[in-house]
Amino acid sequence: MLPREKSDALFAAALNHIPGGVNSPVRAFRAVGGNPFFVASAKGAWLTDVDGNRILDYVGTWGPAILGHAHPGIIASVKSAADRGTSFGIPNPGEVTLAQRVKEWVPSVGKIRFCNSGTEACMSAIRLARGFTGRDQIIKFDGCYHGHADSLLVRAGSGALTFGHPDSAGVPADFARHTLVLPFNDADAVTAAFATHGREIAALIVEGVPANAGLYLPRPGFYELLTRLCRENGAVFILDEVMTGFRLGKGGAQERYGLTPDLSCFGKIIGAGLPVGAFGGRTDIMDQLAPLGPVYQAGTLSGNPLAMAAGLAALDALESTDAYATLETLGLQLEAGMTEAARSAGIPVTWQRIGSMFCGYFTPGPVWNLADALKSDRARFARFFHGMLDAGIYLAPSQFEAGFISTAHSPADIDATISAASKVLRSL
Ligand code: KE4
Repeated sequence: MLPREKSDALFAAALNHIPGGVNSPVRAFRAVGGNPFFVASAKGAWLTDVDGNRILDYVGTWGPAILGHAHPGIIASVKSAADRGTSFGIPNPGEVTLAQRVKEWVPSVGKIRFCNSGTEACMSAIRLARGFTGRDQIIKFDGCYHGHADSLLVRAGSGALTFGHPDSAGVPADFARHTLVLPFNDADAVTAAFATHGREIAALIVEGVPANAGLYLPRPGFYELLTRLCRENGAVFILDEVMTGFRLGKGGAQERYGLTPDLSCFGKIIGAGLPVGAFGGRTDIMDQLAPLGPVYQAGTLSGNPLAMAAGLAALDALESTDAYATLETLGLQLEAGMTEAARSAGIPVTWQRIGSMFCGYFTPGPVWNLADALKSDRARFARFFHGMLDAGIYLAPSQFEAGFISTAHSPADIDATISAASKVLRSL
């Protein structure tokens, strides 16, 4: 057990001032039990907590730290930008440069609007699609998370073709009934939904790969079906690349799967850990946004100069190195080792991976959708999580989250992770 006195004292204090002691629920460790640790600093693939424990990080602040923490080029850019002021509320050159760079990397983006979070990007893309089509209904998939905007905090209706119910207190039923939640990878369900509601559907939104219920992948042809159904029915196809954008390659999931979404949402890596979201796509749709068009969207800190500098530095570093080849090699090494560790321990673990994103489901599998994922043994995962943390390795604190490898992880780090996992799995 790692020494935790200072973290525990900070958490006790935080509980007096911040709901649940955290500023985002998953950080509270409620899915695995125990108290979260507090980070004092981070460098490369390593965190140092306030008790001085060095911890190998496979969460990477939920995706942004693809280059590891405190990357020298990013830090230098942010420091230099900060010396010139932290926010202007009027255009700055970095907004144009980063917009141009994203368009070079993601050809489906004709125009882009920066905002401050993935939630804001997805919320705005939905509003834009509704404004562009004049329709109200949207389709999302169970297990997929697109931030906490009201229209997206919706769980499936009783029948596959009935519109949703609120998935959070405070979301009016009237909002939820405009959202149809379908099973992911279910071609029949989505085909039937468009057959029944096609001309009412403003947009379909789906993650680049579903990575907010662990990590499961689209069956071959599923995303092509979604694209075709949207095109045939005049619905906007929104690919939520907040997590997969610039993670699965320069062009994200749409490059990997050969997709051309009408709109894409971005976040995380595009700000290198500073608060940035973005949405972009077809110019005829994007030009419906104020001040050109009737769809309002705004933000005091949108295009913030520090955040633009951080994002540009991250994309520069990704472009100037063989980052994606390195991430694929490390991902393969981790996948092979963890799969063998579970097999030799006799523990059913379904290890799923795409590039540097992974999830080990404690179930025999396969895992193609939320229903499959929910078969996982969460109690056993929680014991595994804490066993690994006690060994100085931080995995995502929930069975239903993805893990991330960075270019700062080394083959030796991966070997040490596999070795620790072998011991912990045998103790479960
Ligand atoms: P943010 O508002 O948290 O920046 O982005 C929301 C969002 C949108 N779309 C996708 C595909 C996402 O993964 C996210 C946020 N991801 C979670 C991780 N599961 C953020 C962690 C948290 O909520 O604290």
